[in-house]
Amino acid sequence: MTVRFSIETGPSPGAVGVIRLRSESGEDLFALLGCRQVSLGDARVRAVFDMDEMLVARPDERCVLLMPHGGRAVMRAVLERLLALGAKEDAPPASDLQAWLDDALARASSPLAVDLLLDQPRRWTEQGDSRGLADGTVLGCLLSPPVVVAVGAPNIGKSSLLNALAGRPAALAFDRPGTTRDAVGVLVDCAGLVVRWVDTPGFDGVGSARLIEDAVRSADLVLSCRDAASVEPGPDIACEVPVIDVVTRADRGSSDGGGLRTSALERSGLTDLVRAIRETLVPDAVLSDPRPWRFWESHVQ
Ligand SMILES: Nc1nc2c(ncn2[C@@H]2O[C@H](COP(=O)(O)OP(=O)(O)OP(=O)(O)O)[C@@H](O)[C@H]2O)c(=O)[nH]1
Ligand SMILES: [Mg+2]
Repeated sequence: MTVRFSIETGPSPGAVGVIRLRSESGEDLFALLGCRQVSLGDARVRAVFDMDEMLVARPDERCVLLMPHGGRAVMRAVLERLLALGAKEDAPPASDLQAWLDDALARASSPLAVDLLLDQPRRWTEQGDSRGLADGTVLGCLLSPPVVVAVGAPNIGKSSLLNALAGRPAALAFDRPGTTRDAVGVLVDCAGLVVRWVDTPGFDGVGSARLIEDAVRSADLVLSCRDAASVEPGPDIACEVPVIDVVTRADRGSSDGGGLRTSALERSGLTDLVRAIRETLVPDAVLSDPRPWRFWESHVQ
C-alpha cells in the first residue's frame, strides 16, 4: 500500500494541526495509524501511534484527516512516525506552500537559500517527488547556521582568522597565549553559507580541554589549525564530523604537510578557506540538484 500525506496547516503553530492522509483504502490508513476505524463522514478522538489522542476524521473512503495538537513537538512526532512507516509526503497545498515559503525566506540565515527557495513552487508543481528529493538535511544548513569550530594550539592566530573573516574585531586577538578564554560564537558568511563560527581557547593539553571537547561535540565541521612557522602538527581531533586542516599565519613560514594556508594579516587564503567550508557543508552537487527540497520540514524540527 502507498500512503501519502500532506500538512494542511501553515507554518505558525496553532491549537490544532491538520495532516491529510490518502491511500487506496481507508483500512490501510487505520492499520498504519494503529487505531480503531472511524466511520465514513464521522470524526472521533483516537489514540494514534500509541502516542497521543487526537481527532481523526474520515471525510471519504480514501482519506483520513489527523488533527493532533498543533504544537511543533507533537506535529514533528506524528510526521516522523509517518515517514518512518514509509508514508510519502506531498507538498502542502499551493496556498500553504506560499506561507511556508515566506516563513522560510524570513528565517533563512544564508543568502544561498533565497534563489533555491524561490524556485521551489515551480519544482513541486512540475515534478513533485517523482524523481526523489534534494538532500533536505544538507540544505537545512541554509536555514539555520551550521556550527564550525576552530581548534588549535594557543597564540597561532585562530581569533585573528575569525576577525579577518567576520570583517570586525569579533574576538580578542593578542600576542599572548591564552587570550581566548571561552568558546566565542560569531556568524560568518562563508561563500553564501552563513555558519556559526566558534573560536576556542588555544589547546595546551591541560586547561580548557573540557570546553574544547564540548565545542567539538557540537560541531558540524571542525577546523584543525596549526601555525605555519611551527613544526607541531595540528591537534589530533576525535570527532565524527568532517575536519579541514588549516594553516594559520602563512606569511610567517612555509610548513609542509598540506593544509589550507591562510594569513589573517595579509588576508590571503581566506576565499579558499570559506569555499572549502561551504563545499564541505553544502556541496555544489546538492546545491545544483534540480529536484525539489522539502524545505518546510525544518519548521517542525
Ligand atoms: N604574522 C602574522 N601574525 C598573525 C596573524 N594572525 C594573527 N597573528 C598574530 O598572532 C598573535 C596571536 O593571535 P590570536 O589571533 O590571538 O591567536 P589565538 O590562536 O587566537 O590565540 P589564543 O586565543 O591564545 O589561543 C597576535 O599577535 C596576532 O597579531 C597572521 O596571519 N600573520
Ligand atoms: Mg584566540
